[in-house]
Amino acid sequence: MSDGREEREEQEERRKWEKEKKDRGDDLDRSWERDWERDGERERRDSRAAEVEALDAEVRAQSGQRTRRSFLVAAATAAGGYGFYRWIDRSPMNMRLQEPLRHMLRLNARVSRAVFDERGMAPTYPVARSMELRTNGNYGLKMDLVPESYRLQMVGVEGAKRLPQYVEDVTAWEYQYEMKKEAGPVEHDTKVRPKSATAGSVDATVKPDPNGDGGAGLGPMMTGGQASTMVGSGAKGKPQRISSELEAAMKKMNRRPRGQEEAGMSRSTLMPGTPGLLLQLDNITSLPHHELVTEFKCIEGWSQVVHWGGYRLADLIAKYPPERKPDGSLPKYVYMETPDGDYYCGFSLQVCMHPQSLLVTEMAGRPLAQWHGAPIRLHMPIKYGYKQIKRIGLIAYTDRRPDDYWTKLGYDWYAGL
Ligand SMILES: Nc1nc2c(c(=O)[nH]1)N[C@H]1C(S)=C(S)[C@@H](COP(=O)(O)O)O[C@H]1N2
Ligand SMILES: [Mo]
Repeated sequence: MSDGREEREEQEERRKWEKEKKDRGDDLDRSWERDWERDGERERRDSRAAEVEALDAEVRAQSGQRTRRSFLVAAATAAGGYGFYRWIDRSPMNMRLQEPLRHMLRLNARVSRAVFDERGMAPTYPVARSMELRTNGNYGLKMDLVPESYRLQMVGVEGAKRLPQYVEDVTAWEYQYEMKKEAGPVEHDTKVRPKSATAGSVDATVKPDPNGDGGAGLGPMMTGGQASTMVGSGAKGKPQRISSELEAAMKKMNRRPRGQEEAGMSRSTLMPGTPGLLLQLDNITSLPHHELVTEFKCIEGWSQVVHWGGYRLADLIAKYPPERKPDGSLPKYVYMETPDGDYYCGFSLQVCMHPQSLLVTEMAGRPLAQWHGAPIRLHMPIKYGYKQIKRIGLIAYTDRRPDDYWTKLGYDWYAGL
């Protein structure tokens, strides 16, 4: 029953969005579509390859467990199977047998695109169902940011030079920090080592707090889960490729090096001397205000319905659009990082144009707290929480797939829900 209403609201929202787009006369979400689809397909192919690899490993592990006897039975069966395979292999039909296979693959890609299409809308909920979001992850937020010192760096904007916010070097802007005024909720990050720290010490009667505890966060996966295993095991721990040129430059200028957390320095961070815009908060808050009640999902296995307030990233992009390449096409990606460069995320331009991709300034009807990413954080209901970067210091258009904090530590770049 309420389903029908939600659907109507969704349609209404979509219609409004389409109309706004027409009014603006922008073609932003069409011109890169083909490129992007090809890219997305490649990403999905990569992740399918990973699945196959995992399956292979499982098969190998299981076959290792076989007894000698069952192995002999299996070998006899396989011999028959092998003969059959040879017969197919040698038959002239061989090439044509592959065609239906290829067709299936194409069909799969179409299906997954239909299901995971980034133009689909995430469900929305009545405000009454929303709750206080817990806190998770404090990379790039360890000190309070002095609000007056906030600027949003924007790089790759069309005609930037003509705008009053233009500067020759956005990286020269100095953010100011102060010690935390409020302790805030317990600070977690996704790689907190779990049971070792809590198993013996946590009272068994402590339950995950359904109403949110402002982040005291004793929820089931808060202190463990995949993340810790992945990061802790170091299985994917490739050596970091750090730009030594950039490090040297930062040192010479006596600046704090970026990328001080485990994933290290971002490969997409800016070189000193990068021109762009330094936007003030009111360049953003003068955009149309929107509210959204959606489900926030962390990959650790918890989710909460949250009431967000802020501004559409799409509107900011329309106001400060990306510079086109010489061939007239648009850059395919958007890169964001915290003012200190310790946390960073990459997105397709398309997902940034999604009407539910929000630059958040309020949560639960109140101004955003520092630990939730004030003055501006991202909400993207069609992506996992780790893409929803808090305290955005930089938005850069780019044609190279940007680096991403958690992708470096083994998570999926795409992170779609
Ligand atoms: N700057 C910054 N943004 C971040 C993180 C972080 O550590 N630093 N963690 C991410 C992860 S893993 C999650 S689940 C959400 C948590 O947002 P919240 O603390 O507002 O609940 O922020 C995301 N954005
Ligand atoms: Mo997360």
